[in-house]
Amino acid sequence: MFNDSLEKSDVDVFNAIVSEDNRTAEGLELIPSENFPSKSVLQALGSVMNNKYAEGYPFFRKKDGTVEWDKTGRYYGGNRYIDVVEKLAIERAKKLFGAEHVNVQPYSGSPANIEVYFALLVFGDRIMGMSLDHGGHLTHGHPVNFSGRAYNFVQYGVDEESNLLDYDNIRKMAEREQPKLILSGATAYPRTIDFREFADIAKDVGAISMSDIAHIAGLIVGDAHPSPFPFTDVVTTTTHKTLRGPRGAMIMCKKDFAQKIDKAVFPGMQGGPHEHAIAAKAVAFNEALQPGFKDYARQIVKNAKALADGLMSHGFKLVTDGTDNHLILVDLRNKNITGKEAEAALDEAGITVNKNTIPYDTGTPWNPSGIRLGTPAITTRGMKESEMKTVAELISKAIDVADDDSLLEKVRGNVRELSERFPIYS
Ligand code: DSN
Repeated sequence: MFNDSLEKSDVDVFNAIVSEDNRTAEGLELIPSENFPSKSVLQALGSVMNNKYAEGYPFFRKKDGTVEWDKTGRYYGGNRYIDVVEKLAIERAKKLFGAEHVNVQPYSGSPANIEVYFALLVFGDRIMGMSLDHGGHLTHGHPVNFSGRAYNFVQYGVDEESNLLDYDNIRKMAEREQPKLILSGATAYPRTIDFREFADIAKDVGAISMSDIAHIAGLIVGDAHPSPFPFTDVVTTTTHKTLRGPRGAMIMCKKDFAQKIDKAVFPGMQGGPHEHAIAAKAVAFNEALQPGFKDYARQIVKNAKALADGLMSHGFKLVTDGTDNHLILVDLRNKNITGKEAEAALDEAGITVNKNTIPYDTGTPWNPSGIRLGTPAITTRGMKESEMKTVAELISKAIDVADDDSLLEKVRGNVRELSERFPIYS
């Protein structure tokens, strides 16, 4: 089937893919939202499942809301094998998280979040979410995002002293603002999130509780972070971060919300589901159901703690002075370098991180005072605590010589030596 290889048919794209493969193989991928899925996941993703239209669901929903799994709910013919994979993805996701209902069709995390709001609220309704500059996400109500334009978001942040979530303040805000939905979850919060407390606050003010667990889904599956199940009403996640699947997302919810959520995903926001991605999700969920995944998840956290300790021993100041999860937020103000400059210097040295605001940053998202890094991808490669010491040392060296290209090149050599001992796709 693949006789005409990409190399022959499109050498430009082929070469770019090979270069990207080399870049990741020789470098250290420390962006906390990235990972390396298995070859099996990539195989499903690059399969004929890409070719099919399957608008609808692999079950038929009757007018009273109940579903029949042996009847088709598709608007196109030819979906018997597509139904097999979508059912597998749903069943496996339910088992993985203990969810009552799962929709595996969301194209990615942002659409998934918007689909939840669209399903359960009306435009202009009040929602509480974490502000982006304190660690939330664009879709948690940022004014430039659809979420912030279509809904009336009130945003909480972290405490100015401790940089931790202050649940008493969040409760007071909820009592004052009376939101219809309270959203928990973050993209740059290095500490444990108390989902139980969030759900209790929501319940007490009569709001729907929603958690966006995109960053920590794999940790939750691996018992390395407390779960928002079974008490949270709706939970969204991407599938490509700590969960180590294909790019994509899913929405999990209590049964009572199932019909509304499904209707908001299709036909509300999306058309044909990306069934190649859904097949790859099914593969990834099966991998995450294996006992070894728990070891992986725990190692991510052990590595993050070791990397945090290593960085602090080199004089780096970390937001909250450490981490409980997979990510580390570095406050660079004592190092006389901005997040943007540090990202560029580390990139030259083969270390990929992203510039990031720190809480109460006086810089901008384009030129912030921090960098964000994490351990999911390097843990997938098999690195452990002893390598984290070396990684911290290499980061420190690169920051120290940020202005000197030839010294950065030397660090790059050390990065390559370390990386090549831990192949990704051998
Ligand atoms: N863009 C993702 C991240 O890097 O955290 C969130 O969706």
